[in-house]
Amino acid sequence: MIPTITAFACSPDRGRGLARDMRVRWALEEAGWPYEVRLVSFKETKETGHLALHPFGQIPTYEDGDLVLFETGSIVLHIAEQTPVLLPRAAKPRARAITWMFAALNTVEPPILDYANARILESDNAWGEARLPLVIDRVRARLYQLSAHLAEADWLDGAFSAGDLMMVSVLLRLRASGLLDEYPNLAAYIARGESRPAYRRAFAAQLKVFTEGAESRTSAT
Ligand code: GTB
Repeated sequence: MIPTITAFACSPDRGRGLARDMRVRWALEEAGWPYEVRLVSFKETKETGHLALHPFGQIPTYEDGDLVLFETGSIVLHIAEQTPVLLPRAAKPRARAITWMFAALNTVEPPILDYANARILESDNAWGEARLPLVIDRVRARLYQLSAHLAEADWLDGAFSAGDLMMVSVLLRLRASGLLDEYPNLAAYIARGESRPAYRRAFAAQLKVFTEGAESRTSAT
């Protein structure tokens, strides 16, 4: 069966590849699997049909026959387990690659999300302004550590893996902040990820959703 994922019909990132379906699309492209996308509105994600797939009412979801998954970590791992492009076959390198997936999601992404929330949701408050430097320091601490680990290597642990796919996806959210420019090896690492043909195909596909949606929104007015 061809798997189906969900994505926003009108993504708040305006096709910049920052919504969570992008990392799943990228994994599917690396695996070379065809896939279908069901576009949903924000409202639909809170309705019964979608909640049956995703208890927290978010995108993306993943359906393949009677298998339904949510959470990008789980979805990408499921895909990666079936292709050596994303997970080495040997047990120890495979465990290390999975470790990096968890590190991306559990150690690096939380301060980045906290930063995004602080800038977008909390900046109108005096306490939000006061808190921002602390939040940025926490992001910088993780970037410093990650940069030290990566050093001159191309990828985090040997060959490119799902760990890199997840880490690059997480770091991209910081692009507009300028913080990545302080760590040239991380900026180059992200550029390596983005230059992968699978990344480019995934990016083009999600951008097309936004541009075609924008065209039809314009022609409807
Ligand atoms: N932990 C979940 C996962 O990894 O799958 C998180 C999924 C998630 O947050 N999905 C978002 C969602 O459905 C879509 S990507 N939110 C609705 C809700 O929680 O009610 C969100 C997104 C939008 C815009 C940017 N951006 O512009 O940078 C980044 C991410």
